[in-house]
Amino acid sequence: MRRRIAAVLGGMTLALAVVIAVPAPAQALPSCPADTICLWDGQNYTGDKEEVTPNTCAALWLAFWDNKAESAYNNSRHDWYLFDHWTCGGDAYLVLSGQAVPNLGFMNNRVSGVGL
Ligand SMILES: [Ca+2]
Repeated sequence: MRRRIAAVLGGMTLALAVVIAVPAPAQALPSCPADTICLWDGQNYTGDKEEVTPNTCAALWLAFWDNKAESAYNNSRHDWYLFDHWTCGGDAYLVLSGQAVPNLGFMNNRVSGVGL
């Protein structure tokens, strides 16, 4: 019994040491200019990148970026919606100021407009 307790304590000590030795890496924000929403063709900020200067409604087909985005980073001071229609209607995905979204989920390859 004493040996088992010692073994359990030893295991716990080892687990604690591993937790202390490997802190969670800080999540680095993707590269994106100020006052801009950046969109990536792939998830986790991979593939082609489009830098959108948001206004009332930016239609992405003008930049040949219709239905491509799968990740986004809002490096502006305002919250913006990603819409599935280029006139900024239909389904919408809110990206808060300063928020990075590695996977747009239900909006993957559906974003056609960025706006309010
Ligand atoms: Ca895509």
